[in-house]
Amino acid sequence: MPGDALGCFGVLRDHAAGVGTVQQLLGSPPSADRPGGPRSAPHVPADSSDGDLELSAVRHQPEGLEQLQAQTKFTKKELQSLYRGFKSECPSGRVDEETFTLIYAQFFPQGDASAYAHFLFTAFDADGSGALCFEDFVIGLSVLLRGTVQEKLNWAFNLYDINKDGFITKEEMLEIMKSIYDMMGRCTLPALRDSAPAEHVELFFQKMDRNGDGVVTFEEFLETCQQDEDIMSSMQIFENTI
Ligand SMILES: [Ca+2]
Ligand SMILES: [Ca+2]
Ligand SMILES: [Ca+2]
Repeated sequence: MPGDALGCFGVLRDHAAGVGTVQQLLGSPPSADRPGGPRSAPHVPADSSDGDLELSAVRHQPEGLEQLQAQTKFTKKELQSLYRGFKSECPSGRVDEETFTLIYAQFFPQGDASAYAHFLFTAFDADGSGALCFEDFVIGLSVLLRGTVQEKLNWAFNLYDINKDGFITKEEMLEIMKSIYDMMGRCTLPALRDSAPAEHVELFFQKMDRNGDGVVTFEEFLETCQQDEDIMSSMQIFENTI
């Protein structure tokens, strides 16, 4: 995997910078300095009029571009640009979990991002094929970059709902929290690391499990997040970065 293969995966780095979503829900990030920070660089020249580029975009046009245009909030030109970036970084047209993890791990050199990358990969791999194709990638990006607040929260909920049964349990949240702490690595005080994820889970449930039945539904998640200004402002980070 080339070290600079971050181009069209830049949004993942943005997501990495914003991975605090969970911590922001709770007010206290385990790491004082999260890596990266929101990047400034948009990777898609939204309105390139370069003749050569356009020509190559036509040559490499993905199948079903029209359909993707309907399924996402990207314009045809943006989709062509995204596709060019995707193909240049992933000539095979598909990203398996191992490669995805390698890419994502580069954003967290100080920790072990593999567990969190697995959850993220699963969220992007909407059709469960075990690989991300351009369509998976672009549909996920569309939600993260251009989705409504509800769509973004739904995406996040789905990420945390590991077995996809519509409920977030404490066990699931503990796995997610542990993976985030692992990813933050040495930015987290070692002494805190053992008990902190469980404490975060308790705080998460105190806030989110409104009826106290031990699981968090999407309705509870949505309602709580929408009433929280910090979460709402964190959801804006990704807008218009493409
Ligand atoms: Ca897939
Ligand atoms: Ca579940
Ligand atoms: Ca509940």
